[in-house]
Amino acid sequence: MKIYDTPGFPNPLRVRIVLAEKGLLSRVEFINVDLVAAEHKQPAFLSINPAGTVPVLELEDGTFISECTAITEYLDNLEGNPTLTGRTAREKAVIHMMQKRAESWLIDAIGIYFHHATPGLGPVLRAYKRPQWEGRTEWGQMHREQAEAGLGYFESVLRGQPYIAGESFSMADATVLGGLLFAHYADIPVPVEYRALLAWKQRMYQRPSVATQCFGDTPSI
Ligand code: GTS
Repeated sequence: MKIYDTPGFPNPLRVRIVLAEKGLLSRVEFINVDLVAAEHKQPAFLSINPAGTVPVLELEDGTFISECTAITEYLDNLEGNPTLTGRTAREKAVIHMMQKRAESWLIDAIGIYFHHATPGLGPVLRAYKRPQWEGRTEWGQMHREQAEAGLGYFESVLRGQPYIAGESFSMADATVLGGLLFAHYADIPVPVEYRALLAWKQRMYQRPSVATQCFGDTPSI
């Protein structure tokens, strides 16, 4: 298998944590995609993922799978022992719901803020982000507010349970970890009074899958 991604970036981190959780890192060849140079917006990359985003998984038979959730489902079910996406109908539904919230209310919102209300990854990529649009900064700021509200939401969730989707680690935790990394890059602080979220983060760092991926090529968050 091949993973097209950019080490140290938030969405790639989600899948790298999953690979580490599943003990699959050694079965993957990583292909670096230069986001700063907008390599992911060029025809060659768009032919494997028309959304122009990383990560992308390439299977041995040439199938390309994009979207962290789809990649995670594939990896989690590869050996018939799903541990991150749920086993029962209820587990699957709750994990799906929480991970979607983690995307919409946190990591995706931060991405929109970062790329539209800040210099983002610089001038080359900016050219692909509607630079002439007058409303872009305001739109980006609205998503920063959404991300701050998202942090508050996950603080309230973690006051009542140990993991994002309940009693065990799941892909929803990986998504929130990616969100916190993006918050760090986008200069969106986690308020110090968010003790449950900060304690969860420290607990996550005790997990080998998270510690190796967050302290390897990824800065601490
Ligand atoms: N929903 C997608 C997924 O789950 O894979 C999101 C992927 C995504 O936005 N990836 C970012 C990207 O490719 C990488 S990261 O910076 O968020 O880690 N961004 C490229 C761009 O031009 O915005």
